[in-house]
Amino acid sequence: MLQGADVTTSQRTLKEIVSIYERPEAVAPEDLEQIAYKVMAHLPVKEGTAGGLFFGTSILMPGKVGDEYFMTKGHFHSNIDTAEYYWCISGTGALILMDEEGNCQAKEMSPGALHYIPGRVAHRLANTGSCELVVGACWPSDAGHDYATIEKNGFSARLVDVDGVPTLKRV
Ligand code: M6P
Ligand code: ZN
Repeated sequence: MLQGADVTTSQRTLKEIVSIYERPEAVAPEDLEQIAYKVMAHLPVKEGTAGGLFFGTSILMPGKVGDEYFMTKGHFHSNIDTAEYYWCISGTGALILMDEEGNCQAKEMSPGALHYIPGRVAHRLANTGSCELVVGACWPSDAGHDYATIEKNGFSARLVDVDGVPTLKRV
């Protein structure tokens, strides 16, 4: 998806992120090595540089763990006031947002959808479709990723399949 110098590619297997799901035990042992999502990022300046921008593309595979759609780890920004854009390129899914008080909402992701994520709002993608969900993202180079808060408390809602309908369920 992204090409050129300064582009890095990383991937997360289900095994690496299985603890984010409500029912990690629902993943069959033979599926643990499966790639859940890939991230390509253009990082033209050193992380932490004030005033710079990073651009990334997240590619989420379709699938579910139990009734919960495949999703990214999700994060607040370490520099908590920094914002980000998420832009759906292809596929179908949702952008799940959570503020510091734990209020969650899901924004629709279909090709062309653009969402501005303000500072102090955690963000995570879920793929509700049957093909890859491809999302572009642009964020400040001094934003940083705070994964620890989500690892500790999780999101207060989960996107689950209820009779074929993606439904945000409070936990
Ligand atoms: C987007 C950006 C990146 C982020 C990636 C994967 O491309 O927000 O900063 O790393 O999505 O999301 P996560 O880090 O939550 O797994
Ligand atoms: Zn972010």
